[in-house]
Amino acid sequence: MDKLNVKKIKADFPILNQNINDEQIVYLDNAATSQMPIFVEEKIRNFTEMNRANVHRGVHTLGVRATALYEKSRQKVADFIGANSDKEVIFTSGCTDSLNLIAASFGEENISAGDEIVVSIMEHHSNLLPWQQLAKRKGAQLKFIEITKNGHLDLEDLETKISSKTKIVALTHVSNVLGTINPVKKVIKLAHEKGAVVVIDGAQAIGHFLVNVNDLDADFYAFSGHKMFAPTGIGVLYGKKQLLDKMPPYRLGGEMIANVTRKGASWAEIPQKFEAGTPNISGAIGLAVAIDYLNSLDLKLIQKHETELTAYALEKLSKISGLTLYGPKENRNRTGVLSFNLKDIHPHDLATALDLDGIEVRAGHHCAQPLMESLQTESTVRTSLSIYNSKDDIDKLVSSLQEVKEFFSEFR
Ligand code: C6P
Repeated sequence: MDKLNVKKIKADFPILNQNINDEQIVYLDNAATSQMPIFVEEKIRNFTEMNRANVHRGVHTLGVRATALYEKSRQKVADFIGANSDKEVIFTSGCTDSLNLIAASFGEENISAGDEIVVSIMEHHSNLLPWQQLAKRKGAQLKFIEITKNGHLDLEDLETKISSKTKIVALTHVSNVLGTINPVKKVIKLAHEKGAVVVIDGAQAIGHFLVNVNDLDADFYAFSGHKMFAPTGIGVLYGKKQLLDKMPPYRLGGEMIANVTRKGASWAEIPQKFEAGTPNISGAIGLAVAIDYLNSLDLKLIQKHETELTAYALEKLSKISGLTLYGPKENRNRTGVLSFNLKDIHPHDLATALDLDGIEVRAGHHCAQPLMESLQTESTVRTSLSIYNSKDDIDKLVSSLQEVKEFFSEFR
């Protein structure tokens, strides 16, 4: 097979078999949260019914089974992202948690007054605020790489912003507003030449194309499970072993210690050092099943499918007069995240009207307010594509947009 079987895939997602407002659902909010295939739910139910126990604690059978499943999931993630070792995979509650961990642990130890932290203007607040606040605390400077008119990272600007003063570069792999795929491998190389450490926010990349942290030479790579067909409340922080080993723990409590006395404590090895308290065991198991599912579909085919669909959507949307598309207009170095506005219609009104036709999209600032300011808008409507979307979905979106446009024009 050299193509995804979308009909078959759709059948794996029971939630897609329903009507919303008497219309067959068209789910186009995958950048916020993707849906979960039935197999993930089944595996979690099996864990709950047969193997549920805490991990790394009990010597009893259920405890051993739960620990084995949890650690097998870690290995699965490590293989999926090309990490050298499963020890470099830390389970977190999500991408936001992963990014906060790096800022609070690595950042707190390594940033001093006068240092510079470089982010891009297209960062999600989760990859901006931890750095902004760290810079404030330390008297460091936060610098922004701007974007070009077409929504790509401005590489000339980037060269002026990353210097020998730069200690950390924090960059999103894919913009959650523009869909732009950033040339992270190139940026990492450049940042490394200047001696900086690079944090990549992979929330919108993982599950859409192959990511190999080793090939990228990323120092840290963060992502969430719920955007890649896994449950909410589970995420990953990948970090290079030599960096993680030196970092202080982020949270203190059970299971992250080597020894505790009245006077002090020593810390466990990675990854346990960063996993204080009872982790999201069923979430990690669900994440591993989601990875099996992605592998069974083949990420190359997933990328091909989404790229073709994006080309189709770009072409159709460009024909709607009064529609402003934000981000790359050509189908190169971009994913199927498409943000736009229709002239004289508030994005929230538009999203509500689309919902009446069963089309689920997001409207708002998408947790990227500095980017909104740079785009000179307060908010946009955003559609975001996934493996179960088809050209039919785009056709329905486009015809609904035309109808909404006509409806609103009657009041002018
Ligand atoms: N973006 C969106 O609708 P969490 O919420 O921790 O799972 O992921 C945070 C996050 C970090 N980086 C990027 C690039 C993201 O897109 C997100 C989540 C969602 O765009 C919810 S705001």
